[in-house]
Amino acid sequence: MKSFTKMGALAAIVTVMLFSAGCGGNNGTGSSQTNAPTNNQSAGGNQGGAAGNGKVVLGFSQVGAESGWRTANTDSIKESAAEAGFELKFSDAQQKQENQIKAIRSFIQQKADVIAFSPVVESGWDTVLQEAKDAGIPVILTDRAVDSQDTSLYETFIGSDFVEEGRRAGKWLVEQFKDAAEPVKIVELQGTTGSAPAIDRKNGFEEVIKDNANLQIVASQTGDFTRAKGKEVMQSFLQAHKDIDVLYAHNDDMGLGAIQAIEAAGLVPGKDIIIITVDAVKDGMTAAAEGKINFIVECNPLLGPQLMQAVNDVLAGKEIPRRIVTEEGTFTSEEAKAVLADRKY
Ligand code: GYE
Repeated sequence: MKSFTKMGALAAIVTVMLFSAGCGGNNGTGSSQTNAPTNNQSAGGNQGGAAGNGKVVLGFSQVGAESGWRTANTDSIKESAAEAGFELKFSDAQQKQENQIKAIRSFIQQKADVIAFSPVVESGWDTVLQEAKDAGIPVILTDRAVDSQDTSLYETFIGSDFVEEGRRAGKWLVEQFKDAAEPVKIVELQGTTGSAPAIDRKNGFEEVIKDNANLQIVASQTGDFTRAKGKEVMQSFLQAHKDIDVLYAHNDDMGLGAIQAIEAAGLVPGKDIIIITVDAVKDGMTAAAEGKINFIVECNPLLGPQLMQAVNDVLAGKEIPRRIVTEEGTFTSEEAKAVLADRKY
């Protein structure tokens, strides 16, 4: 299918799903929380002890600096930790699990009061999390989940519902092509292999499009959430597949890299190839406002305030929900344009 009669008009329409974290200046509706017993190991424990200056010591292992989303997330965590008066020990894992495991072990050795991290992939955390538990140091997951069966290994998981994000991307696409008479060829740029957002965004999307036989994913490959990889993989997609109709990229950065490849191939992003991404960081929103990205599902990176609140609650021995999901709103095209200038990330 190569004619987008409706698409010309739709190219300019950008609807953005806004995660309202209930914090950080977002005009949000707060966070939804599922209550379950907490696994508070450190109430009355070593709070403030490790810093030697009475400050709470928070060890944070970050995934890396792979995307605009990640940079905004790091800034949020650093700013919120400073505002909370915590001593933050921050470690960048450069997208490598082994570096995160090393960082967590070093936080244990330094007797951090709380350890938080955003796990690059879902699997393989049980041993190091057990070590933290044995040392009596509570662990909080932010942004990405782990697949550990023993959920007592961490206090809570604060972050987005990535399956729902994938569904939102799929629902929009189904709506656009509901009257299509011919097959619609979709290519997919997946996030980091084995990461929660890559797994879930793929599953949510597939779940929604599977009932529409015309919607066909003809190629799907990882672009590791980076612009450079997104561009490289899109180039190979364009060489291997004629008449690609749709690109679904698991984040803005890969979509932005792919746009470069699409333009270099003499095609018009947003028209010749319909583009859907996830995140809604400033560069993605700009491309959307220009009509190069047709639809963005937003994922809010401003998790810092919620994390610091959870740290305080855990250390105070309060019950905290086992899962804290940030809620979402939507923007029409006009609203998206209106917020672009004030977009902080
Ligand atoms: O979508 C992507 C980043 O884990 C939600 O990681 C995060 C994802 C985000 O690299 O841009």
